[in-house]
Amino acid sequence: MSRRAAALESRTRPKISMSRPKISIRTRVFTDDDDANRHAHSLFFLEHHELPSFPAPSIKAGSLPSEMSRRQTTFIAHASDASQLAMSTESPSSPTPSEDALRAAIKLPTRETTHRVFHSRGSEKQFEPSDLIERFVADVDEHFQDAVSQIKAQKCQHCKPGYSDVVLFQAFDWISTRRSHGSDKNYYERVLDRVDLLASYGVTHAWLPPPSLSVSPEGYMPSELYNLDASEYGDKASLKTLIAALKSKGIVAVADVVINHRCAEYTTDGRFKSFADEVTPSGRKINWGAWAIAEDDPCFEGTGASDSGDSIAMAPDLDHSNPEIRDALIEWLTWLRDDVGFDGWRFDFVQGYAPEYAREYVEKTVGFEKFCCAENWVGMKWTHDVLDYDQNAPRRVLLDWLAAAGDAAALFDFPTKGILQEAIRRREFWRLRDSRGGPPGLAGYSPQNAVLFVDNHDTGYPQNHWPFPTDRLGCGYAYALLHPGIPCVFGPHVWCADASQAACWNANLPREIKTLLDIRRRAGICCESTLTILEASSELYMANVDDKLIVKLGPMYDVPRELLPSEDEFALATSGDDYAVWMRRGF
Ligand SMILES: [Ca+2]
Repeated sequence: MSRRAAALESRTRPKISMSRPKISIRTRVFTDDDDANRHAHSLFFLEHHELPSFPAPSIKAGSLPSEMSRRQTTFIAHASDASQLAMSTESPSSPTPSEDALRAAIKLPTRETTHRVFHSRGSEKQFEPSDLIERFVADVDEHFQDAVSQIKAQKCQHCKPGYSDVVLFQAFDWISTRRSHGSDKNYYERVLDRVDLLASYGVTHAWLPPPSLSVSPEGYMPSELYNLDASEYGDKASLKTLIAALKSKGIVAVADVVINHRCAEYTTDGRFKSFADEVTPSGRKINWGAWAIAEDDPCFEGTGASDSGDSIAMAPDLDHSNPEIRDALIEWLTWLRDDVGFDGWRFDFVQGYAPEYAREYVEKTVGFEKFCCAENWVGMKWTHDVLDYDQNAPRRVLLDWLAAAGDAAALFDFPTKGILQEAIRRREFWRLRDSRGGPPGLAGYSPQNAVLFVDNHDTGYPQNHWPFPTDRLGCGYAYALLHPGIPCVFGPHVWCADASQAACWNANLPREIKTLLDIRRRAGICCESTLTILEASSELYMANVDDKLIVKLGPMYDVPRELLPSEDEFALATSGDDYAVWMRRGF
């Protein structure tokens, strides 16, 4: 923990022990001989550990029997729970807190409440102060549990089915295959060794690399779609074993689906436009020719229709408008689901074909209620080398895609990544609040369709096309994992990319990620959690998530007091370099 974080923690952490649930009650009974009813007024005040202060304790007091009113009694009760009260009586001469302090600390109970407790004993003579305390503790606890239940039940009822609890984990990076050269295990076998680790992080979906034989070792230039034995990541049997192991831990395997293009293995007329796979398992011919390739592909002289999306130069772009192509791809995806065990898709380069085709691929394979996501790496708006504040244009691109695809898949929130890393790198946290007062990326408009991530196999190590500041990954994850949206963790941030990686991030990063995911789970943060941005200035960002978490980013130490969460209501849950998180007590 940094010195700054430690100082912040000492300033915010309650001074009482939080090691175990504990209720401490001190009750003071005042005599009041002038009271015509000869009743004493009692004051109770509560120091509650683990019990939150919401709802405000309706501390019960009021009248006490006459025999009690003639004595001044102070007693203190400690309990590890409501049923284990132990009481001691102090002498009347014991110092007592000032009445002003007591009144400031509590809300006086009603006389009716105390009467009700008293009469429930059937006789004034049977009354004992512990009755009142026990009843009070039970009432507060019941009231508190009801309130917590209500808050928990309020959220996540409108997320898309299958999307609300997703914790996505990218289980590979750009050199996952190459490292296998130095191991006697292939990639799939090495991930198999880490299934328990993934489960311990609360991962629900593991994103695996493109499984087919590919011209490039990383899998993004697929050729023989059904050939899973010649992949650089391992063979089909290893893949199926891995997926089964994931499934046994409740983790869904998500395939990286590369279908904008397909590499041909044979030349026709001097061009690579004849494919090697001949038939599918059902006998469908897929030795496609030039007719399967978009006519406007600049390199491969296709004779199909015009490309319905963007084109890439390195491989033949498929003509998705052709029903035969789509049917073949749907059959392949169905085979990946039924024969191999995948149960969700991550669509690569989804801007390469029309959104309605992506929708069809989801609808006719895993269905809309299974988590799918897509890569639409949209460009950000820059002025020279400075990122513009307004990034509505790129997120509009993503929103338009979602509308056209009927929300058939979530999208990686590239705008949030770009804004977040500039905010952290340049200490410009004002970027994290858009002109409407909300989050500035896709998540600001459609959190249930926004996959929040800090890096992936392209942007981060070792390709580093657009890397997040490696010394602030914890801060980035404090945002990505604790904000409304679908959280995604990049595998190498948990298990490190390779042994030769000199700067293996912060050695604490895996622990930080695990802690943040645990906080997310305990607080029940989901894609539709409510976000209130409390502050977004140069060196400070603070947000309230669902009224359960307070997330603080930025180097500012002297946080304005009015922004700090109440110690009574929130406890510091974790902190790291330039971030701190408070959680409402009771979660
Ligand atoms: Ca295309």
